[in-house]
Amino acid sequence: MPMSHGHPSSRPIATVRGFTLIELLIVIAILGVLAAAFLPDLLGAKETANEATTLANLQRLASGCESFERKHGFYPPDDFADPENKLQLKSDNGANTGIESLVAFLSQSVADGQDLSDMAQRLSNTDNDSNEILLPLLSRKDRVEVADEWGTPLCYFSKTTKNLGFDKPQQVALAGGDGLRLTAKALRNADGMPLGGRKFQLLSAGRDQVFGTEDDLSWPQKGQ
Ligand SMILES: [Ca+2]
Ligand SMILES: [Ca+2]
Ligand SMILES: [Ca+2]
Repeated sequence: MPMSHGHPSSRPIATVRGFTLIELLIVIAILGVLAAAFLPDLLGAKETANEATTLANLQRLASGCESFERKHGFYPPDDFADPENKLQLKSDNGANTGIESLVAFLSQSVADGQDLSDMAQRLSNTDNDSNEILLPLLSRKDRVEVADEWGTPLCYFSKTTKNLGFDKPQQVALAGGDGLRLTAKALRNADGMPLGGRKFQLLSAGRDQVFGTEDDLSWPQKGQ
């Protein structure tokens, strides 16, 4: 038996000794620096993507408004009152009225509207109301809204409407807010005229989920 009494365990001990406290602290510090460097980028990228998707959805609703106008000669009303008296829906509960009215008018036919059925995850009904008829393109009876990527229902102001229109603030019911409502006013240019005043305005509360702040998104976009 050669040299069985040597130091057979000294090498294994050396290889499993693990990290010293100093080494661990250095690793933790490096991870901390990396996280601090990249986390804001990741969060920022997500917010940028949310903004882009919301703007694309505003654009999509806007093109629905334009095809509606080409057929009817007016933009969809924001208060369910159809100037042609074709679409007869009961008046609203006062929350999310503009965007609900827009969804109802656009969801009648593809030719003069917009099929929103593929946006299921952005269709909400935060105020739990319903229409008395099925909306043909959506096959739904609840009075749905389109929400932005942060879950706040959009606002829609229309020149067509006499009851609401640009001059009257609208109430927006928050998801899971137990009846909590935000007030949304139409955005205005520096000259005091509402954005889109000759047509319509679509408005998102933006990432802070509050209307009337800098991050609000709109159609037409600010400065246009
Ligand atoms: Ca409503
Ligand atoms: Ca609703
Ligand atoms: Ca905002």
